[in-house]
Amino acid sequence: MKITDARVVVTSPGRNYVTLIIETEDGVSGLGDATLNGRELAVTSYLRDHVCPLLIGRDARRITDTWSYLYKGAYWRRGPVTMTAIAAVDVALWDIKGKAAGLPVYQLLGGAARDGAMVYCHASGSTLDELSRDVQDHLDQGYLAIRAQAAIPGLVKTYGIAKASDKADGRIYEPASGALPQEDTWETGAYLDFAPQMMAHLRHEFGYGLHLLHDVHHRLTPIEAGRLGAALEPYRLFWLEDPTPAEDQSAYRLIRQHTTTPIAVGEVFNSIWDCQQLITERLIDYIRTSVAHAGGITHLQKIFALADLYGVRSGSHGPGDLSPVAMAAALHVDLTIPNFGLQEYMGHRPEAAEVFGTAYTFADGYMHPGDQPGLGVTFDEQAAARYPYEPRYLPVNRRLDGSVHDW
Ligand code: CS2
Ligand code: MG
Repeated sequence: MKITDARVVVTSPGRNYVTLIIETEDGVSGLGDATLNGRELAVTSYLRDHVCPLLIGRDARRITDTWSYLYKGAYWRRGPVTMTAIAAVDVALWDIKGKAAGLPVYQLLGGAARDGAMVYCHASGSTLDELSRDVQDHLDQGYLAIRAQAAIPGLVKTYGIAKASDKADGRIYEPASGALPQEDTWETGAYLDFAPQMMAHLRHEFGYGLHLLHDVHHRLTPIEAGRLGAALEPYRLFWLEDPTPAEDQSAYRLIRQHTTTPIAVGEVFNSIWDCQQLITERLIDYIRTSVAHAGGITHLQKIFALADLYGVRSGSHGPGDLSPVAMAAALHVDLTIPNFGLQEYMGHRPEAAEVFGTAYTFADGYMHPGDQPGLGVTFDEQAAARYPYEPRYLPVNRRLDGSVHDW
């Protein structure tokens, strides 16, 4: 089953998505998501200029061999651009294998280990009352797990607060837009005081019958994170995400010494080496690597298998800045692994549905990838052409003294 064509389409139905399309000699084609938010064209060039030409003539059935060929063959290993490009190829080849076999990808990965994957959504508010209304809206939609973020009093902007216009269609937070990054502000002291109040408020309003999560988005020092985790213990979070920038894996030893609040890390990781220490030293509870940024289905399975040995569960990243192709691929993996924890689901803007057709479903807090052969996602190239690429960046964060902080 020779590969006859591999091409990349950049489209912006509500936000930018980079899609790899691989075609084979017998007419079966596959889709991969190559979106790297704010750096989309780097992956596009990596694929177009350096990977697609190598794929022509290769046997589409040899997924592991192609993975190793691209990873080891580049000599320059890892990194978000390389690993997103390899992921797109890998996911497209799994899509092809499923379609050729007439089976949904999850059947090729060992079959369903559960009936559905529990997902969490995002709720936010510029006040605690607004946050409560958003939480209630999502409970009404059937969500069992909710990530809560609220504006920090005294700061002009806070991470994770959806615009009212985005909330209109449910669950979408769009971080940034425009030719230059927007600038946010940060003050650790105000945040550390406020975050426990926010969770106390939500437990008071909604009780303990829902799973609550919170994303710190890499902003604390290890000792600050330990203090926050301890302060949040009475509110029994499902997880506290990215308390410190996790390229310093050893920082988590200090956090662990101070709190039993479960920790989730890894959406910015791109390989098993980024989380090896976190997993083998049991420094985290959930690993958040995504199928789009951590080398595709083939590599994500390895990460989750390592995690399983150490009692760490999956918590795949599933933001609106990954395309429905990645969302579907994540759900196929979620359904099959023994140590599934929780899947993020932010959804996509309505325009995205003109470009991507999906077979996955949501009911009563759980998602299922559907039973179409392959991933169950279609891509309409004509519709994609109606939404040309728009330069967009993630925000930059500054402390009140003007210095750049982690966003
Ligand atoms: C966030 C993301 O979903 C999350 O947990 O951290 O929305 C993240 O900010 C974006 O994916 C960055 O592109
Ligand atoms: Mg996050």
